[in-house]
Amino acid sequence: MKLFRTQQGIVIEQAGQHYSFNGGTWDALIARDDIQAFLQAQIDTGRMPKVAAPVNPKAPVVGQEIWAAGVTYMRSREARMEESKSSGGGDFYDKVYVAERPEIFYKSAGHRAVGTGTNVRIRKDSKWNVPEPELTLVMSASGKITGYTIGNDMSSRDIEGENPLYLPQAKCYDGACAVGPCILISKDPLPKDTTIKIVISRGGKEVFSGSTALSQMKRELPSLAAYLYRETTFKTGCLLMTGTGVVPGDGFTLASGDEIAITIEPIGTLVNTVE
Ligand code: DO4
Ligand code: MG
Repeated sequence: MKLFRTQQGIVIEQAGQHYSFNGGTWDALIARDDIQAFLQAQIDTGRMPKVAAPVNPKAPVVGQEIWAAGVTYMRSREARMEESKSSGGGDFYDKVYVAERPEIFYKSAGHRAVGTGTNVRIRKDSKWNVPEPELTLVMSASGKITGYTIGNDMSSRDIEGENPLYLPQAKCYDGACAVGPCILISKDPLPKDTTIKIVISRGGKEVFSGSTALSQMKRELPSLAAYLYRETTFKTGCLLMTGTGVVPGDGFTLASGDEIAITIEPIGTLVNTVE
């Protein structure tokens, strides 16, 4: 089952059909532990009219905060140790990769996140920027993982590399967070062989592509979710990006006009253009 936010309202995709949901707000729906059963009951009892497939869905987030886990894949550890070598920050990434407590940071308010088919941005005071393709958890108010979406954790590598304390500036600014195109609602965990693919195109030509699989992640998803909810409440649920396993080589930086397409097969493709 997939959940879309559209201009016309909330649309549910189930077994090849699309239905319009008018039984409450987005935030009330995301807060629920039983989204799938609740929506299925609405379909089964004919309470949702059939509609056309959504076009140009909006970011699947309203009142939810978006948080992010970091250094959950070996590739992220390596790239960050390299970029922060001269600042002496490399050790921090090495240590957090193996530490019991994961790195978790605030990424974006829901209203600041952009959806598929829109623009992401690079900071004007940065010269080295990359997208980070990340499986993104959707969690209920109680902290239950109820669904999955795709996230792009845009990052300014030169700012983060200069000093790890600059992380919030490297990660949180207008156009730094893209999520979408929908939420895959599933009570079952995604298979470990689920792949996360990214293609970056410039002037219609591919300039970078890469992929990873969930099996490459050092941490377990329920453990990341539990850490986030340990001492923090999220009344309307929350989204959690789970870290990148793909980082382009050091010679690569994004440029204005680049198209970034991130695909996680059971969810779809999140496409954004760099402003
Ligand atoms: O430690 C800095 C950020 C890490 C991150 O965003 C990632 O690994 O995806
Ligand atoms: Mg990241």
